Amino acid sequence: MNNEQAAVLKADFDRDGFVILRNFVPMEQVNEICRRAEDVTRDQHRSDMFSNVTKGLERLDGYFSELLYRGKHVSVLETLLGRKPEPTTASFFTKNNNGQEVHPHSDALKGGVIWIALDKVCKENGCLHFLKGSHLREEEFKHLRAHEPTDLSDHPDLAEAAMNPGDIVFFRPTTVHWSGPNLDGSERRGFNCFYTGPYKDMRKKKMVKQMEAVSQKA
Ligand SMILES: O=C(O)CCC(=O)C(=O)O
Ligand SMILES: [Fe+2]
Repeated sequence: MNNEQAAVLKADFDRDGFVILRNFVPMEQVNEICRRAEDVTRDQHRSDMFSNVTKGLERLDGYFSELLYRGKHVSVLETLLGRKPEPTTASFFTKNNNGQEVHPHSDALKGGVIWIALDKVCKENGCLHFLKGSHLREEEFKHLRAHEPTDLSDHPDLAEAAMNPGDIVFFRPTTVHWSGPNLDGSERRGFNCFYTGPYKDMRKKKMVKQMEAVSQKA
């Protein structure tokens, strides 16, 4: 990416709170992420509301820690944020049935997030949706929770993030986002890396971490 392209991308990111780059991850890597994520989650038998979300992949397979710390998205995220992202966790999001909705929410107050499509994701199988510019209106949306339904389907700022395998979306954790039910039952998997900080003082950092533990339920 040259300087001019980076400047355009950053302007879009600053305005909308997210930006999608097409064909960012080669198919061999998409396949490897899928294979390894399926491997480490195979024996999980969870029945909680977010049983389709597995955080902490970096602790289960060094391949994911390498991606979280040194994936090629890290330098792009650094350009977009204007500072070094602080790696927090890598996650696998699947959605096999129409009960697995993630309702509108923000992830945290600071940092940046990436989400890589591992399958074709569209409205029918529950792709991500964003509210454009919502990162600039934190107060208005701070009450939203991933486990509580909020209907924003008619919101004028809604953007549907239909993506193909290998496409990546970069977003601010304060940009409101959600994913609907999987209505057509096709495979809908995504890989996410979450980066935090920086927070000025340690007390605030601790407080924010506690908040994130709650709001990061999805
Ligand atoms: O993949 C999903 O359904 C939700 C993703 C999400 O909330 C996130 O990446 O922060
Ligand atoms: Fe989220």
